[in-house]
Amino acid sequence: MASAQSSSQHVGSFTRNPCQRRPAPLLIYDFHMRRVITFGTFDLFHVGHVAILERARALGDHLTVGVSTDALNQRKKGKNPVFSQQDRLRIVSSLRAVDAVFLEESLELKESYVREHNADVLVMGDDWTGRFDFLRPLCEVIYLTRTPEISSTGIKEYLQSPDFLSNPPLR
Ligand code: C2G
Repeated sequence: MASAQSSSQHVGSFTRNPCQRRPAPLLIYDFHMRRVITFGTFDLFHVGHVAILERARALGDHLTVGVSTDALNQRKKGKNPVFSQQDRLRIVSSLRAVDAVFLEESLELKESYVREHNADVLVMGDDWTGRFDFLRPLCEVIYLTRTPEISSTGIKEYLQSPDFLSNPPLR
C-alpha cells in the first residue's frame, strides 16, 4: 500500500516538475504543439464567440486569445464595450476551448503578439478577411465563416427595439 502511494507520487512529480533531471521520454522531444492565436472584443459574449473559439482550438493543440482593451475599443469604434476588459477577459479565460488569454492593446501589434505567443496559426472571423494576410510569412492565417444572425451590435440594437418587449429570443 505504502509503495503504491510513493510510486504514484513519483510519477506525478516527474510529469509536472520542469526542473526534473531525469531524461524525458523521446515522445516529448518529438512532439510539436500547434499553437493557435485569435483576437476579439467578445463583448456581450454570445454563441458566435463560442463557435469561433471552439473552431480555432480545434485547429491546433493550444489556443491563446487576445481580448481587446477598453482603450482599443474607444480608439477603434469610438465607444466602450458594455463589459469591462477585466470581465471580458475573465469570461473568455473560463472557457474549455481557451488555454491562455492576454489583453490586446493595439491592432498594429499583431506581428509582435504572434511572435510573443509563438503562434503557428492566426484565426479570425471572415469579417477580417485579407486584413492579416501580411502575417503569412510568419504563420498560417485562417479566416473562419462567422456564425450568422448574431453579433454584439445586433444584441444591443435588439435590446433597444420595441420587438424586445414582445418577441421570442433573438436567435
Ligand atoms: N464572430 C463570429 N461570429 C459572430 C460574431 C463574431 O465568428 N456572429 C467572431 C469575429 O469574426 C471575431 C470574434 O468572433 O473573430 C470576436 O468578435 P468581436 O468581439 O466582434 O471582435 P472584434 O471587435 O472584431 O475585435 O484584433 C481584432 C479585434 O480585437 C477583433
